[in-house]
Amino acid sequence: MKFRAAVAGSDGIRLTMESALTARDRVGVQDFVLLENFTSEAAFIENLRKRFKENLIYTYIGSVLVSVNPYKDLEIYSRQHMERYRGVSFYEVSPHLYAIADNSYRSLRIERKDQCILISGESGAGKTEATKKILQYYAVTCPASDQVETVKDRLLQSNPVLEAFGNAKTLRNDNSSRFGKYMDVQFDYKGAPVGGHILNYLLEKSRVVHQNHGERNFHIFYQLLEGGEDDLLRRLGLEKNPQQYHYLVKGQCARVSSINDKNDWKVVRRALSVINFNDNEIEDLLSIVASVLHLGNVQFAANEQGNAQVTTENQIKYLARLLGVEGSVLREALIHKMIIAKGEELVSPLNLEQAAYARDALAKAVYGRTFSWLVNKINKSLAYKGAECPGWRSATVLGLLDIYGFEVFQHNSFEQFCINYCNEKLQQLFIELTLKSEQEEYESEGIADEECLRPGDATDMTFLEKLEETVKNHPHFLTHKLADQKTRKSLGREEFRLLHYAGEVTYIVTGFLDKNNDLLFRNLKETMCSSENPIINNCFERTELTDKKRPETVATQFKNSLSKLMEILMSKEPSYIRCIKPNDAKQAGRFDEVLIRHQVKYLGLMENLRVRRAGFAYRRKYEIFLQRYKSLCSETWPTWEGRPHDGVSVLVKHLGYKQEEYKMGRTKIFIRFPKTLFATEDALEIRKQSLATKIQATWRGFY
Ligand code: AOV
Ligand code: MG
Repeated sequence: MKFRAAVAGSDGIRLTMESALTARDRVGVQDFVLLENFTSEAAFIENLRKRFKENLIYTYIGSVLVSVNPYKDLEIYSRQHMERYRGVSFYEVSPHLYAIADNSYRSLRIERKDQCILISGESGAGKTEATKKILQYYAVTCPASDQVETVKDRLLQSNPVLEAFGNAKTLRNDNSSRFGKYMDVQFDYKGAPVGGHILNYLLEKSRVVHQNHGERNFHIFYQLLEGGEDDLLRRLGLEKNPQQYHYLVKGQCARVSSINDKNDWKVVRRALSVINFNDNEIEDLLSIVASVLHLGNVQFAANEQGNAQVTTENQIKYLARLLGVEGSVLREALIHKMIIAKGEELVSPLNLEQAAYARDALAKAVYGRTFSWLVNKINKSLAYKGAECPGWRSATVLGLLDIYGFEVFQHNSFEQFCINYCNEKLQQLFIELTLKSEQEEYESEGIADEECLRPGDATDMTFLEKLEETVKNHPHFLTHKLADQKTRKSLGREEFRLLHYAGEVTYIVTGFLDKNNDLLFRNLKETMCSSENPIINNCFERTELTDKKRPETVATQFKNSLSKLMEILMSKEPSYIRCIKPNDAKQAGRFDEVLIRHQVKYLGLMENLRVRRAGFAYRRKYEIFLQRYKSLCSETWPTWEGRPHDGVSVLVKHLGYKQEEYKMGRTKIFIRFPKTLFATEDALEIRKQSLATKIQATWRGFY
């Protein structure tokens, strides 16, 4: 079957062997395992190219799906396409996300084992799009009842909301995820989605107050300004023009041709209603969004003593109203620092730089915490209600992982460090689970870099020195001091370089410590604790003020949350989608070979293929194998009455399989060489054709 499907495409047109070969020349093979020259990287890439040119963006390596971002809308995601993949075995239709989705779903149903689909690839490769398409597939194809329809809706509608608040335009991707997301979909015993739960990972908060050239702040700000009704904007004290807001002008690109903020606003507004936000909550939420913009416009001037004074009283007025705090309290909190020493409160004035720092820290904290609140709120609306009833049957779970992809910019800071670390972790997991036999090659690749980011460092430079001291012997770590004469020129004194699995990245340590400590002055915290905006009030708890323990640093929290994530993923049966970005210009039809070869390399796709070919290339459940080939043996045809295991035994002996060619497992037959299966497929084909000829002859005789 595999052979035929490989050349016949999804429409199931049966081609003769001859035309099949021409088709293969044109569109390549749909499973890299079928490549004749399977060890050749050039052949691998040629196959990808052929398929890409024909808009065939999906190809398998065994059960791993390789996807190349087409950067254009293809007609392959319609309801009919979904139906085509429903309940159909992997090998019978052309490669697709839906096949992976359906396969996981069926394993979940039949084996009742929790599943997860891991989607990886660098920034802009298509992970988020893939995640959304899979969710849509389940929403359309899974059974549902009335109550369940709302769950499906909510699962789908959580996306535009999270994207509005957590995605932004970067140089790599116009809709780049700036947080990591793991979403569980819960299914009941009937296979209907009944609930969901989202875990979010480290939002890139620094974007709230600063964007690099050519990048934007989070979508929601522009959506609100573009789409918000006049009445609403008036209440929030906002003007339509993004140029008015300091936090929106840093990147100098408020408008992006591929983004329609006005339209997206409508989508987000609708989505908020679906996920159970009432009008008050929406108003509270948007008040916070607006307050961040007002905060950005708070200005300071120095008095004679050099102490910061607020010069923009208007902003304070709006902020006080939107955040539900006392204006004078907020004003004083923005220009003073309070510390507690020996049980006494000491208040000291801030200079200009410190005040600007405090203001930005507040904006980041308010936005970041609101984002977490949002995820929580969505989780409440997704929660499986059945779980509250006594005696409910536990749901099985299918998890979708969509993280921020590996990224390299001209300047890479703490954010890229965390994002790339996260990708490194996921790659390690992939290797562990799929390339076990090749593991030696990869061992010691991962650098325990995060170890060095501990509290207590005095400055960015002492952090760098400590880092140097700890990992100086690691072959994948380099600094100005450690580099040889030649390389040294390319490294600044405040930089360090890591060789990640996906390439070299030079990080600049300036600001690392600050971002890692994520400090918010105490009096600003206190002010927020007194907020009458219910969301803010919920986000800032008074216990934080009395807690004596030093808070964990951002890197430590992130590291711990990722370890937990790895445990979650390991406890489930994984499927993989490996996304490839075809060019850096976000353009359709452009296949940049150098870029693609690099990704094929670091994603470990060649190793992946080798392992598939070296081990048992095919594994099929006895029932499925027997069903397909039983017509080839008179003892199993038309029906085999005994155990499928025994039927397959009889069948393969009859077909002349040699001992070394296959193994009988507990539930599956394992076939070592593709050629064995090809021969069986050919036999089936011949039988069908001769049958067809016989039938034709009979008909001819009839007339
Ligand atoms: P990412 O999630 O992998 O990057 P996205 O899923 O956001 O990447 O894809 C980037 C863009 O590529 C999308 O906005 C679409 O324009 C286009 N695209 C991706 N997949 C498809 C597809 N199957 N069909 C058509 N267009 C597609 V990042 O979040 O930056 O790591 O961090
Ligand atoms: Mg994404």
